[in-house]
Amino acid sequence: MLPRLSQLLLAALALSGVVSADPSGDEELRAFFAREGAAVKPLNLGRRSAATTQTRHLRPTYEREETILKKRDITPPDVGQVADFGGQDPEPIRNGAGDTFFANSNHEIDAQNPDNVAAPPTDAGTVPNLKWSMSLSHTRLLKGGWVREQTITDLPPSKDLAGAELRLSPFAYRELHWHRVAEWGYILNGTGRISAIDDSGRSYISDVHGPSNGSDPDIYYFPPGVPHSIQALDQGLEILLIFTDGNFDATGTTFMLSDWLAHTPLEIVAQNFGVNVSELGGIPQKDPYILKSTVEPPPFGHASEQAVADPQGDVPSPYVFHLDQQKKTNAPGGWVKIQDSVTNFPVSKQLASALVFVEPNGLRELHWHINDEWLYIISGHGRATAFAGGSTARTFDFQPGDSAVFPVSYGHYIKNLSPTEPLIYVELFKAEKFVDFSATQWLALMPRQVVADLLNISIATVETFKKEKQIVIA
Ligand SMILES: *[C@@H]1O[C@H](CO)[C@@H](O)[C@H](O)[C@H]1NC(C)=O
Ligand SMILES: *[C@@H]1O[C@H](CO)[C@@H](O)[C@H](O)[C@H]1NC(C)=O
Ligand SMILES: *[C@@H]1O[C@H](CO)[C@@H](O)[C@H](O)[C@H]1NC(C)=O
Ligand SMILES: CC(=O)N[C@H]1CO[C@H](CO)[C@@H](O)[C@@H]1O
Repeated sequence: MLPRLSQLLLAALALSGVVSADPSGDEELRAFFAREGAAVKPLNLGRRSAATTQTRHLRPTYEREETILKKRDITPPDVGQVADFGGQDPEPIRNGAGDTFFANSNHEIDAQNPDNVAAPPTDAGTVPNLKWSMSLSHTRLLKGGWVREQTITDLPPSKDLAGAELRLSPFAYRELHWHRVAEWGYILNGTGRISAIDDSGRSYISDVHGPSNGSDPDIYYFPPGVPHSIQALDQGLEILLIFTDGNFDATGTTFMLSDWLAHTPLEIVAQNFGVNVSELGGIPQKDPYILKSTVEPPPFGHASEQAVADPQGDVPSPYVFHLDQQKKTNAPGGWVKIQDSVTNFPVSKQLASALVFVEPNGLRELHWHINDEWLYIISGHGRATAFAGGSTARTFDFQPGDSAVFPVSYGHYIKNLSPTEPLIYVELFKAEKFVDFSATQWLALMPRQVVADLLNISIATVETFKKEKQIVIA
């Protein structure tokens, strides 16, 4: 029995790549598995051979023992801070490596991204670009506003989510439409009115506001297919929009009512709505996307005056969530407000979110998630390092209007670099529940010796680690 088991184990290890399999031995292994029948399944060879990257977890590159045991210098000349160029343009020089720009560079972009130019020594390997400034997006100008977006063609690692900024002039509409995917909105400024119906014909109308009068703004969520429109009120409106598919621009994702009717025989349209064709001479031939209103709507707070009596009643669960009515979860270095369908925003089944406030010098702690995180900087400046596994990491610098993605499981932190100004941003996930894992909490709750031995730190130090998630550290 024992020899058979160990042979089996060796064979499985060989196929999984933990020990290297001699190619000429493969036949023997296959024969072995054939003999063992269905009880033994070789590991997923097809998938592994199709993989383009080496599975480093199974086939680590062997470092010399001295390298692994070499301790980290606790007084290094470079502790990984943002490179200081004394107010001059950043130059690609750090730790005695690199040299000046000898020809041209875009110094404004360099100055916003010093960690691209002269990364901390902890950065390593090839991590793709994970951020996109909305300022790099094409802006579509329309009568009554504008829109610009970030989709998978701008930021390929963001597969779950795409984002957009939408501006509406006072009283302008984002026309009646629906999407294949869910839509989540965060009111960046101004006031507006949203209206929609659900699949049972129950209606919804609500006013929404930006972060005025020192209060947090409203957010909203429309499930896939739910048709809706948005009108700006007297101040005008700007919204951050998130959609639950990185490939948001694909045909078949957004459906405008006027576009549909412009591409339907007029006699069908007339019969469908039960009206005379002569009534329809003015309907648009092309969808306006954004359009101006002809009549000023009732002011902010008077949405009900525009509500149509609905024999089906109202939607059972509101599409709007008032962040100013949610209690902050206080943290040592700031606060957070989390919204998801399991906890407090039932309708938002495909989108979980968090509004994060990081005090000056504060740190959103080292953590990771079980979904891609898409984030957007509302105000302030931050710095984050994405750890992609396999000894690779890359540091990014964030400005207002930047979106970014931390692909599923990537370890990361976000540091507010400013000694005076808060950093405010939103984290978004295509998920019904907000989930994160805290590195500190993990280590605080493991057997002390396990942590002490791995990190070569004292038990006394491990005992100081916080057992509760800190979220944002002062
Ligand atoms: C909203 O717009 C007004 C007018 O431009 C501006 O004064 C205010 O700072 C903006 N608020 C935010 C939160 O950006
Ligand atoms: C903010 O305060 C002003 C003045 O009190 C008020 O007119 C306005 O409606 C308030 N805005 C919101 C969104 O509550
Ligand atoms: C449709 O309207 C036209 C013009 O007003 C009228 O001549 C025609 O009789 C109407 N047709 C129907 C079926 O009501
Ligand atoms: C704090 C601690 O446990 N330090 C240990 C780190 O490892 C060296 C040997 O490699 C020990 O001598 C230290 O005591």
